Amino acid sequence: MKTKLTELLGIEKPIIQGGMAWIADGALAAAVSNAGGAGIIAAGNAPVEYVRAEIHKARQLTDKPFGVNVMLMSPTAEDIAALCAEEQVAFVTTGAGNPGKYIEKWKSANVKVIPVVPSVALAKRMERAGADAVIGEGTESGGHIGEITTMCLVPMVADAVKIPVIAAGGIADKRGFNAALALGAVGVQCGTVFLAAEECNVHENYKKLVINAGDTDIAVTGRMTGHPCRGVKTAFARKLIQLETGAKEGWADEFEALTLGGLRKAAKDGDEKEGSFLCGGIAGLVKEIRSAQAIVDSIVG
Ligand code: TUI
Repeated sequence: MKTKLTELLGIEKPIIQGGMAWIADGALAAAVSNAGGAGIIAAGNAPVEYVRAEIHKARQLTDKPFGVNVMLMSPTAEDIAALCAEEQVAFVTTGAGNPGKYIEKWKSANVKVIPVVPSVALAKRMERAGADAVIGEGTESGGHIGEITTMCLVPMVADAVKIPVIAAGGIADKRGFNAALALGAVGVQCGTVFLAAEECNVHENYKKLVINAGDTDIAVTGRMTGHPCRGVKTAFARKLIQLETGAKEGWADEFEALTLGGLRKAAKDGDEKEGSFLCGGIAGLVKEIRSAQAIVDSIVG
């Protein structure tokens, strides 16, 4: 299938894997790219040398293009940005901020730039700054989220910019893919569904929680902190929501202390007591472990 996304990245199927910190490594990225989509290594808060090693690992596993997701709130973001240029990865996606100051460096290294945007305003700014495409990510997504839904955001962004728009948030099968195209997108970015990929190295407990989650088992924590995050509504997530809505003196410090390292605890240790099992609202559609190839084929026919 050909769209502006397959042309831009030189891939067969217009699907990008989401950047999932502590989870999306070189093995998952290569598996998605080998399946005809565009795999991604998530840098998250990781040190530069970890990300460099994962890039090299992915290059051993695939000769297809793959990208790196730069989490802009990370203390290592600047160094990761430089690494992406130095390694000349095929493309970068960015999250949790405005990547404007890095765009020239990436473009001059021939790295395609695809920022994730939660609003029309940021999409326009990114187009002016020279981005090759944008990912309009609705609030259905897992992890750090904006306010507006995919259904509302994607057509508004598609009307506001001339560069290609990729839809993200709440997409895990053909129906979501077709809906995204109908909204004006040229492809999709999916995260949650790849958590259950055979090639995804996340802890077994994480996979089980996502597979067993239904529509009412997903919740947003951190709304009161200004950094809302969607994930599985575990007992720990309920405790966080209680804490932030309880109007108790000192709740914010306690919230921060409790959530520090929560994603690592979930992804690496499967720690259901203190881990943050981030995933999107579409988890209820994810029912089994499948190969990355089977997942890609089930979304883009
Ligand atoms: O970034 C994501 N998802 C993420 S990042 C992450 S790690 C983290 N954990 C806790 C707090 C913050 C980060 C887990 N999941 N998705 C893309 C995304 N980007 N969602 C929202 C945004 C965003 C928000 C504001 C992008 C730009 C932005 O603009 C700020 C500005 O400076 O204009």
